[in-house]
Amino acid sequence: MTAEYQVHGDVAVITLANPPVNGLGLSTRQGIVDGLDRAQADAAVAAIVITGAGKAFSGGADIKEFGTDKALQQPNLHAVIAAIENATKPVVAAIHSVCMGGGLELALGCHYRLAAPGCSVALPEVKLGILPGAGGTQRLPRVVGVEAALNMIVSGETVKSELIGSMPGQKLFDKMAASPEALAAEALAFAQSIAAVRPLPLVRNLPCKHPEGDAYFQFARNMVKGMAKNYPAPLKCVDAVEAATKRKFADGLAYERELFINLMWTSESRALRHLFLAERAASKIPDVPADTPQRSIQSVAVIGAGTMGGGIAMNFLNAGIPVKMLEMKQEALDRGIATIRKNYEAQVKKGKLKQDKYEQRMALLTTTLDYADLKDADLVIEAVFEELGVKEAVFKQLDAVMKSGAILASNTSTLDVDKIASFTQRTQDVVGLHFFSPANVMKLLEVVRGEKTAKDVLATVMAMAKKIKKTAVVSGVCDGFIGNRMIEQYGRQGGFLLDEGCTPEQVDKAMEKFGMAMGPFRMGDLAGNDIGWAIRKRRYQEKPDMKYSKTADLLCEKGRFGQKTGAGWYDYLPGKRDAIPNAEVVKMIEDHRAALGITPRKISDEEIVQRLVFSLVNEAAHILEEGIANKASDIDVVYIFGYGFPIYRGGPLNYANEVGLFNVVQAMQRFAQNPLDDAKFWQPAPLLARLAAEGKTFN
Ligand code: T1G
Repeated sequence: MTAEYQVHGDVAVITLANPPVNGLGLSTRQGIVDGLDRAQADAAVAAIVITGAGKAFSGGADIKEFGTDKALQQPNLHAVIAAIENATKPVVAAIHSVCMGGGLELALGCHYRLAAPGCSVALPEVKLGILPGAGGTQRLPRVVGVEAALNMIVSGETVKSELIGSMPGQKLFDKMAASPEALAAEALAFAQSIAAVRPLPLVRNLPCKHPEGDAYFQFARNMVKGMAKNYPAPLKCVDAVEAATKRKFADGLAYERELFINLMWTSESRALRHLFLAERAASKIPDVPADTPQRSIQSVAVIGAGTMGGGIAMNFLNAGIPVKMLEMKQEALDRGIATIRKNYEAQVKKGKLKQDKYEQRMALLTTTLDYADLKDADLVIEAVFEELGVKEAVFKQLDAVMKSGAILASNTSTLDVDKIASFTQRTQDVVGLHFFSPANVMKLLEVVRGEKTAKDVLATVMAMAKKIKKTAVVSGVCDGFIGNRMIEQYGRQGGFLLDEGCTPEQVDKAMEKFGMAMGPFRMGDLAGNDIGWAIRKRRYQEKPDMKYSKTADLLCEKGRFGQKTGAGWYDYLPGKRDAIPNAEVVKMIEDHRAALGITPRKISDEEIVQRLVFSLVNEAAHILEEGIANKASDIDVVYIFGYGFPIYRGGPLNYANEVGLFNVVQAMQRFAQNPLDDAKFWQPAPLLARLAAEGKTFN
């Protein structure tokens, strides 16, 4: 059982013990009910305390059980809470650290609640695309008031226990413990003090009203509608809380249950639950045990004070880790420092960063022109010009000066990390850390594992990624790793669509309607069309039979690199990011079509979306087959956190699962018939073909 039972004097204590966060899985739920039965059958027991072992009271329902029959097996959470409410002896919740979701609902079913300060309290279900499904929407308003409850439920945000405990009139906590350490003893004493009190208080019997009633909920709906656009759950949260003020408790509970079950089956909730687990699973590397010893990272060196180097440095300064930046010339260093200052000052101006914090961070930053000054750094990250010769010179220098055991990382976005490692005598200490621009903002970090990269280096950089608040995904060595390798096929399809009859604006609008943060052409203008141009020039040498549309080259030959040149696929007013369609570019595409003898055709948004997204899916299947990515969910994480794929679609592979792999392969076979497309590319990757034929998904 993952719930322990002990008796202290005349108080029975049931301790949830289902690490890591006492998720209310079936065995835990059964353990609570068994404990209640034992306590009620024992005449020597006068009161009952429920608490959690380890780092949580309870993190809620066991998300890993969702979608399995365990989640539905009795006793379900409703039954457990009913057993508590109907107990013949008082049940006291002793809450600490984390009390979330079903964990808070469990506590709300208890007759009394004690909380230690510093406990994170939340009903975060809305972040999983659902809503509290075990009475939270009906009980929380009864103890903290309708408005505070609705705010917590619609936002899913965490509130500290001491803040709630200090709210006038709150009835969530009967008593605040002096400290987390004092909670257990205080809970026992409290339980003894109320052991004989009858009737046993029930939250469900408390009144629940809002003075303005309809007007308030109409206002709440208008507010929520704006921020919830692609997600159905927030508005249902309003419905559920409104029901608490209008219906008898039992009816409100039944209504909440109905809303909960309906939301559980939405694709948005499946996507959010998939990503919750995917993001956490990404930090696990199959052949690197979780207890692999890590190297200590107390100081970092960054080579290159350009846009990437500066952004990378900021991540470590933000985490309180000293950084020493090296450049070849003083003016480059001065420029780099000035950019970092400008970024921080902008945050201070917006009130997002306190002045003293800004100064603390800048105090951690030092600079040098001399490699010898870097020798004591535990980790060095090079962010120099993306050319192998330049990387070779840098890594030869680093190999000569860095202390033994230092980790040597390259921020390369496409070059071969094994080749880079070969420039040193310590290939086991070399790893790729591919930050995404802007490096101090984008959450994604591709950790590129070289052939020889040591396991403790991987364990160290994955833990370091968490420390600097990055979502790290391990990639093997190939051209473009995971993200850029897939985006190359996506970009190729975008070019073919232009040749066949689309305008850049039509393609972008279709993809943005699908949910992408930015369509491929606006994204090219942001990143710089010259980057893709350089890669294609390499491709034309390496893979002469790989088909490309020439339109992007024609654009670059006009110097239209995008926002940085004020013009790309679109025009941009100085200092503005709004993409303004340009008639000349459209004409250039039309003339190019005519020169190829192509008669333009009308292409539907659906075809645009399928060709672009399925090109990602097919390339991803190859990446999985080659072992470049460890698991499908890692690839979804890359696309959500690095390429603006819509969260409510869960990533390209989750989306393919939702469409059905059989349908994806069918569509690809149609695309292969198009003489202007690349039939060879649309041959389904063997893994995709097999999964589709077997009616399986990528999971
Ligand atoms: N179920 C199962 N596993 C969970 C879990 C949960 N609820 N919460 C966390 N974990 C795992 C997580 O996968 C990871 O596992 C480990 O714990 C550490 O998580 C009826 C239906 C609790 C604040 O949404 O917000 O109740 O990777 O890295 O930063 O109304 O986890 O180690 O194998 O995030 O210290 C509602 C979600 C569920 C809370 C801890 N509850 N969790 O943060 O650690 S739905 C939630 C969190 C529900 C009822 C409904 C955070 C945390 P692994 P971590 P952390």
